[in-house]
Amino acid sequence: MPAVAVTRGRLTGLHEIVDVGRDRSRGGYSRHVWQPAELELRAWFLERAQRLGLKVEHDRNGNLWAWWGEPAPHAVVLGSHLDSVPGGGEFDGPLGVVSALDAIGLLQSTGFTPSRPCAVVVFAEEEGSRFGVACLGSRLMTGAIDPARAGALTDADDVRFADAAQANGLTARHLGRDDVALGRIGLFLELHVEQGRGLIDLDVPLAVASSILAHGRWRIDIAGEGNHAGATRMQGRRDPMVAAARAIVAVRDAAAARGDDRATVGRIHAVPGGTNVIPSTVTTWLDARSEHDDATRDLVAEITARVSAEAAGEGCSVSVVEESWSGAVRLDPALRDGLAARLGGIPVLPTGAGHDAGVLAAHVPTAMLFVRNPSGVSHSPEEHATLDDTVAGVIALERVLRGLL
Ligand code: HGY
Ligand code: MN
Ligand code: MN
Ligand code: MN
Repeated sequence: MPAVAVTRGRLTGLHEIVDVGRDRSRGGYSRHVWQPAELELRAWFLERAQRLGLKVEHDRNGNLWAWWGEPAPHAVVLGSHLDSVPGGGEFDGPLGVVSALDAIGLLQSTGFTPSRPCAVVVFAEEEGSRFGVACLGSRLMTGAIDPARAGALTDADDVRFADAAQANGLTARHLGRDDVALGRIGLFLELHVEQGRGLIDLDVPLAVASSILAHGRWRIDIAGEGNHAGATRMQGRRDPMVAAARAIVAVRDAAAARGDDRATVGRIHAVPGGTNVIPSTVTTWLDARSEHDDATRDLVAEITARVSAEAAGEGCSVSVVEESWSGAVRLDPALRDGLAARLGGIPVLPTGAGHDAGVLAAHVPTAMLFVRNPSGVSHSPEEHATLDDTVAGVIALERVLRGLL
């Protein structure tokens, strides 16, 4: 078996991008769609794919495709994403892309020729860090989001997704379901660093995914009465920051009281945001997840009721708007079990993190392979994967591809 390419303790592909998008203020990486770091990663991907003799294409929704052989239906498609959360880890996304390219490189180096088309895809805006909706590129391709709504999404600088797409070579009116791209996928397999402790606790390097939690994002706007911090007595204030503080605790309490449900407020924005100013409005964003769709809906209903009561208690008004929703996903059982068996009976684990695989699963046979993360932490600079385990992931992908192509 030829050796997997390693440079200074990393898969060579990871080494090549290790300094791209480092976030000096937060730590970790900030790589957001069509912004300099992610554009650099796109260029790296295209160059690396061409080094493998793969035929690269951009689809109408900003996703990148590298084809081994002519693009055609019934293809085995690997891939993941290159964008990150703000201050994210090194492996979330890129590990899947690098491992897919490396697995093809290994096969090529043994003179293997595929009997069916094979591609590596990089989905755009998987984290939703710039435009607010996760898996935007795969949702657009599968028709899971209205292209007009997607095109109107704005970033922190009020740039619309459609305009950013246009500025990066796409035609805004072409955004949307892509039956050609989707029709070519025979099956989709995403390798991903594990985001959790399943593999640590089992003390094994790899697992196959069984399911993905239902999850969504809601925007919570709390409106009060902006005023001068010094000229306004405490009595009678209608301070949306206080309401938001109580609401955030209520979010935690509601989820913590419901089995293994999860609800998070990771982002808050006060207007106008002056130190000496009582805000007029405070916006927070809710991320809520549960094992089943209706349980997640129930959780969000309870959170909405609690947040509304806290806001009313502070003389404030509140609005809760759903920004994105992904139902719970059970990944293809036959593909899942076939993968696990082909890889020597590796374990099958659920994941609390969302993935493009979760979007594709509604359309094509889809599977995920997880690589151990010794920290168990993700969406953080603490995210980690050892060289041995990442090499094991590449070798596992090569073995699976050898059996599928
Ligand atoms: O939010 C998620 O679960 C994924 O990392 N986008
Ligand atoms: Mn992520
Ligand atoms: Mn990811
Ligand atoms: Mn003043």
